[in-house]
Formats: sequence, C-alpha cells, structure tokens
Amino acid sequence: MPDGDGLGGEIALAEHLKTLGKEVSIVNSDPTPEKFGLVDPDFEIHIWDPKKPLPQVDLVFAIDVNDRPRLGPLNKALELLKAKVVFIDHHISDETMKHEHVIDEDISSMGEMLHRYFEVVDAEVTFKMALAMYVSIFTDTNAFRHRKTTALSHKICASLVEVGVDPNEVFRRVHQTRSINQMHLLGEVLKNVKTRCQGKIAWVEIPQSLQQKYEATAEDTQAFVDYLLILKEVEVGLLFREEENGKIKISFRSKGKVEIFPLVQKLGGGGHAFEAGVACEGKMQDVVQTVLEAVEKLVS
Ligand SMILES: [Mn+2]
Repeated sequence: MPDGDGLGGEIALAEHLKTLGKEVSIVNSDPTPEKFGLVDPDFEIHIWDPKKPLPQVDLVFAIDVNDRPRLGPLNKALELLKAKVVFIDHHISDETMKHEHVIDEDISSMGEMLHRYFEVVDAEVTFKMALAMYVSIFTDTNAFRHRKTTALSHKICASLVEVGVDPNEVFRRVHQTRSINQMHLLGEVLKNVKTRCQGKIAWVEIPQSLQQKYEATAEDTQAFVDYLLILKEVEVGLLFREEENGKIKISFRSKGKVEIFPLVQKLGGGGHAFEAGVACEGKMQDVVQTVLEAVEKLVS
C-alpha cells in the first residue's frame, strides 16, 4: 500500500538516475492510490506481476522500507535477481542496517532525505522531481505538523515551490478527494471511538463488514487514526482494522509522551518512535483486548 512518501521518493530518485544516463524501472506491489497519482504523470510506476520475473538489473533501491521481510511477496522475486539491494529509509532500524544502507530516523521523509543528497551532488531538480519530493515531505510530515518537521524541511519545500510546485494544488489533489461514501464511513467510525485510562487511550475498530458496507478499501481508512489525536486527553490513538485475509492491522499514534515503537516491535511490526504499525493474527476482540492492556501499561 504505497504512500505519498514512498511514491514521491521513487519518482524523484528515478528521475535523478535517468539524468545520469541510467536505465531505471520502478516496481511496486500495489497500485498507486488515486490521490497520489500527481507524482507519476507519465505512468512510469509498474505494478509487479507475480507471474513475471522482475527486470534484470544491477542494483535495487528499496525506498521508505528498511528490511527484506517488509518488501512482502516482492522479496522472493528480488532474491532471484541476485542484485544488491540498498535500503533508503527513515524508519527505526538496527545498527547493521544503518551501516550498510542509507537510513536516518531523524529525517522527516524520503523527499527530504533525497533532496539533501541532491544538494550534496549538485544535481538538477526538475519540476517532476520537485513535485514528487514536495508530496513526499507534505504527506509524511502530515502537512508539516509532524515532530520531525524542521526549518530545513521548510527550506527544502520553499525551494521546491520556487521550482514551480503549487502548494494549494498539492493540498487539493491529496486531501480534497473523498467520496460521500468515504465521509459517511469516517462518520460512523468516529461515532464509535472508545476511550480508556482516563481518556489517555482512544481507539476505533473497523471490521470487514463495515468496510464492505461502504465499499471501502484499506487505503480509505488509513488516515482515520490521526483524528484520535485531536482529543485533548489522548496520549495514544489506535486503529484496529480487519483485513481481507482476516489479520488485524493495528496503527499506533502517540502524541509524543509515550514511545510506542518498542511494543510494536515486540509484536513484529515497524515504524517510528511515535507512529508505528503491525498486522496481528487473531480475532478482533482478542487482539484489541491484548493490545489495549499492553498500551495501558505504557501509558500509566
Ligand atoms: Mn516515510
């Protein structure tokens, strides 16, 4: 399920490599959500067909991801290629990864990380690259609200606007695209927010039946968890979503006092200190119960 950060990073890096005379192909395992289509105006992103081998290449860059298991089914196909894989990422990872790859957890987004590199090598930033990096930074900082947003993030975005990016258009294309069905789903989900621990924990549950009722895709509900943090007392917000395969996908968000990453890592997931996710086996009720108890220990 690619997001604006991963997609923008892919396009920006691919454009740069092309100006160096390299042949580049971009391959994702899931289609580009409509709202991020603006970063790929020439439809260069290919959707991986498991029946076909990947293109023969010398080198693979994996963007916005930091280890092989997170590449999902693509990982097996990559292993067959026997090409070196370089991970470029800003999710928390162990030291060996940082040693061998390009990983910095303090950087807001792939757009910012790549832009810093383009500055160093004095690379040309075309409009397409600028738009891709802007979308990456804009979306991964949650519209410049995330704690990793720095003066440099803003300076980079200012330079991208100078190249021609229109912030209002990006906002419109990315955020003003909901259908009435999606809005009603949001309404129903938010009506059923539950809290515990004196309101410090808020959560929502989205079973398959609800997603079917509103013909929602997984992508439609991805940002719902962020609404929970507008509650004054809340420290941690959680979204539990039942996936088509029966797994329960949990998104964790913390306002910044409670570090949720260690818990998510223990559950087998990944992410950042205050923003992370994992998919768990089990029934919705049981998963909710177990996870809430663990979060309650962290919060109190
Ligand atoms: Mn990211």
